[in-house]
Amino acid sequence: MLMKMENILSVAYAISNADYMIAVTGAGISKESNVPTFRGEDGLWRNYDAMDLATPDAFRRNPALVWEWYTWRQRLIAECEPNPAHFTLASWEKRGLLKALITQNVDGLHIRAGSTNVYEVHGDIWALKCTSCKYKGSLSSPAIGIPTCPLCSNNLRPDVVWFGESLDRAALSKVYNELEHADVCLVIGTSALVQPAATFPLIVKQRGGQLIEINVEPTPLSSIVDFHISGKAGKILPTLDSILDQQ
Ligand code: BJW
Ligand code: ZN
Repeated sequence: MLMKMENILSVAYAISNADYMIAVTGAGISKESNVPTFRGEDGLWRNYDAMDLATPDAFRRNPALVWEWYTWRQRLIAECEPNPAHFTLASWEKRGLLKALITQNVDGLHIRAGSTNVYEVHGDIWALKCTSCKYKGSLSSPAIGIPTCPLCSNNLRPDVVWFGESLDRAALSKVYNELEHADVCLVIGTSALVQPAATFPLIVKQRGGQLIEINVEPTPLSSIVDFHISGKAGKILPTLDSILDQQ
């Protein structure tokens, strides 16, 4: 774990003095739960082409292939448990330290850890929507084949946000409201490459808030954040929590 002591103490101080702290999380926070990330060394996009799997066109061209990939990920996620990073954020919400959690992850692990004010801006891997009518549903176990709509018999798809698709407008407006209120924003385990989520921390910064980044690698945000803590979220967050307890 690479952390300068004065850095981590300053971060703990910023957290305990925040009026309205929020967190923006990405795939890296679930890495220690064994959910694969997208980019980087063993990221999903190393072995799979995003354009074949995570676009509406890809689904139109080959729904069976897209579903095969999502079923594989659903099986994997079903075996995963939240890790100490998820649990620390949930406990901070309960203590009133963390007001909102904005995640790009579709694995549901924040909610399973006990966080409640969670915005899953890229959707939920267990949620379904019809490609033709307004039907929405959810799966309680990994899909088998291509699920079809109980109302119109057309193909159902995972209710996640693919490249080229807009994020849910109502949810996004609540997210922007949270960003407007935040004076401290934790940015955890995201490569900060995918829009519009990559811009969320910048909104907080532009309004004078502080950014605290926790990541194993530098990102495009690292040069503008107030604090960059280099290390695994599952180690750094509990360490910060134990410092808060001593304050
Ligand atoms: C650790 C760690 C540990 C590891 N502890 N850290 C050109 C320029 C600008 C924008 C665009 C452009 N062309 C197209 C766009 C728009 C596009 C976009 O941003 N593309 C860029 C990639 C170029 N965005 C969109 O299309 C979005 N919609 C949109 O913009 O609508 C308006 C619009 C419409 C039409 C045209 C143009 C605009 C939608 C984006 C949807 C993203 N969907 C995915 C997959 C679907 C969900 C799923 O199946 O899971 O969402 S892609 C994938 O990336 C997934 C993630 O949520 C998302 C972000 O990834 P994340 O979370 O940052 O993960 P990684 O893997 O990238 O990074 C992990 C990080 O963790 C790394 O930094 C590690 O170092 C770190 N880490 N272990 C701490 N233990
Ligand atoms: Zn339908």
